[in-house]
Formats: sequence, C-alpha cells, structure tokens
Amino acid sequence: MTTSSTPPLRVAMIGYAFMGAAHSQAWRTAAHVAELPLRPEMAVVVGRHADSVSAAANHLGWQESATVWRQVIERPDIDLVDICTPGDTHAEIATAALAAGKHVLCEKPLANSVAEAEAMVAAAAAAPAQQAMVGFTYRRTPAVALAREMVADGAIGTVRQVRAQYLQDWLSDENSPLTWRMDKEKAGSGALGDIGAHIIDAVEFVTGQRLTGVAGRLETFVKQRPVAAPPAPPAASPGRTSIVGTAGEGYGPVTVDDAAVFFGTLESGALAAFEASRFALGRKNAFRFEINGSDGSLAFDFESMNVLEHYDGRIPADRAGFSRILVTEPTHPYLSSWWPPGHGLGYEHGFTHQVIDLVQAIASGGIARPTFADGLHVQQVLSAVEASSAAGSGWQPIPLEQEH
Ligand code: SOE
Repeated sequence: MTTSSTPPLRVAMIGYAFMGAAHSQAWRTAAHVAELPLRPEMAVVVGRHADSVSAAANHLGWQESATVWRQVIERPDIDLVDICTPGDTHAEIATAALAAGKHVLCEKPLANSVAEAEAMVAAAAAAPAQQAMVGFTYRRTPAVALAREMVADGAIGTVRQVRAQYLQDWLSDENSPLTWRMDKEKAGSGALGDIGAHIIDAVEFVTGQRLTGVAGRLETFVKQRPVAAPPAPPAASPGRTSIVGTAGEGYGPVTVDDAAVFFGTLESGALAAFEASRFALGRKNAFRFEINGSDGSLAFDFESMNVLEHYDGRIPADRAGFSRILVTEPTHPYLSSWWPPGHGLGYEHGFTHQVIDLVQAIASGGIARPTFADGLHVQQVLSAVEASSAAGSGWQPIPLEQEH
C-alpha cells in the first residue's frame, strides 16, 4: 500500500487550465487507486498571475503556488515537472527542467515545431536517468490499450486499413472567440496538432507501426473571429475548464487550421486515413478509429469509451457480426484496481493511468512511454502534413530514425 512512509515524489505543475485540472485530478488520486512505489506530493503549481494561481492551488489541491517557473524548477525539493502550458513554452520549460535534474511530463503535442521537439529529445538524451514523457493520454483508455493487445495477439490478422478521426464541434459557431488554440504562435497548428496528434499517436500505438509518409490538406473555414475577453479569475468560477472563452472587443485573424484531412502509409504498407475537425457539429469528443485486418476488424469511439467493437472474420458470414466488448473486466488493461465489471470509467481516468505508469517507471528505472522521441515522431508527421497541404497535397515521406 502507498502510505505516509512511502518515499515522496514532489511535483511542480506549470499551467492550471483544462489540462492542469485533469493532471491535478490524476496526481490527487493515483496513489489511492494503485499501489505506488513513490507517493506523489502536489508541491507547487505555477502560473503568471499570483491571485489566480493561488486560487487554483486551493481549488486543485496544490500545497503552494508560484509565478516564476524558472525558480521552481531549480528547487532541490522538486522531483518532477509537469508541463500543462500552451505549446510555445514546452521546449523552453522541458529543456530547463531536464537540465535541472527533474523528470518531465509534457502535454501534447510535444512542441510547436520539429526543431523544438528535436531540442527536447536531445535534452532528454543528455539526462538518461530522468523520465521525459509526453501526454498522449488516450493510449491509456482501457479499450484503446485492449485494441493494441488484440492487434498484437493476431485477433484481426494482418492490418490492411485504418481510418481514424478526432471530431469536435466547439468552433462551428463563427462567433466563438479567438483563444490561444487559434493562434499559431502559441499552439503551433490548429485541429491538426491539438487533436490530430492524438489520433496519429493512437494509430501508431494500436497497430505497433510508424507512419512512413503522408499527404493532406488543411482548411480554415472561419478566418476572423471576435478576440477573447481576458479569462475570469478561477476564484470566480472554480473548476471551470471551458476551452471556448468569452468574446471581447474587436476581431482578429485565425492563424491555424480548423480541420485537417490526410492519409498515410504504415511500415507494413497498410493504408491509414485521418480526419481532425473542430467543426463536426454534434460530435463533442469523437476520438475514434476502425482497423480492418485480414481476419477481422476493431472499432472504437471515445464517446462510448468503455466499449471496443470486434468483428471476427473467421466466423462464417451468416453467423458473424460486430461484437461489443464491454471493457470493464478486471483482466482488461488498467481495470484491476477499479470498479466491478460494468461500472465504467471516464475521461479523467486516462490521466490517472498516465501518472501510475510514470511513477512506476521512475521507481523501476524503466521507460515511461510515450517518450519525447515518440513525441518528436508525431511532430514530424504534423509537419509533413502541413508541408503537403502547402505544396498542393503532394506526398511527404516521414524520417524513421527513432527506435520505438
Ligand atoms: C481541445 O480540443 C482538447 O482539449 C485537446 O486540447 C485535448 O488534448 C483533448 O483531450 C480534448 O480536447
């Protein structure tokens, strides 16, 4: 059991909006869900505005708050830095934290450019005793992890085709204001990097194969939007995790894509088709994929996240059909420490599983995946899709030098 005599792992978290709230939930609960060899201590949360970050510390359960991340990462009583800020700050914070001897967990996408991601991988390579993990959390949804196990076990035979989508609709109102996710300087790209990155990681994770090339097209449907009013202080609306924002005065340009459509090849030659959109009215968080193999198919939709569908093509066609696996059995990935069968999990549990895996890797000296090298590879795919779109949607090969 994780007890008060279990050695502590003191965490500093930078940023405290939606992702900060999700990560805080995980740090608060992980040691009460699984037996951990180290006891996470929520030492300090960092943000730019003293009043807001202090309110966030109270609300989210951090011992202290601070406003200068550089001072915090130098503190000898901090073991791990958890980066929940927009992408434009990831490289600077992560490389400094690794140089200061800390383990790092960094939200996705790893960075805003391949060059930044390469610098982060170099910083991680120079600190081999520390973990450098990127937060592609959907891997840790039990049904997604089960899909990977089933592909590896040969349940669908040889993978031939994959179609993956991440569909949201929170920008389909053209008066929805400009927030940082629509600013290329801050976010790197739009739907492509914010949600497309998740399905790139998921397809590679579930199939066990890297993408070797892509071609695609990006589109920005609404080019000007009302600028966002400054966010309400968290004290006034504790727990608020909206990503939409409130319109302020005037209009400004959207500098990222609203939707991305691309296709690629996997190492085996299998074909994969991807779609990422914030304009898919009615789809709130439809992270989904379907994989067709020589002997069957698998299908998943996060809006029904406790279910994995399986079609067994070895059963005679007049008796076959998609079966609905309710992924809540104690023998399913991550389920042994949760509820009795049928009592499903939710969005936040992926973050708890992420903390559990990370803490166990720190204690055992194993590798917490996905690593920064995995994050760099996704960044290369994102960059190749952008290059393809800019050059008339032509084919862009992806370098494959990282081990996986
Ligand atoms: C917004 O599109 C967002 O919050 C992403 O940034 C997250 O990564 C995803 O999990 C949910 O949607």
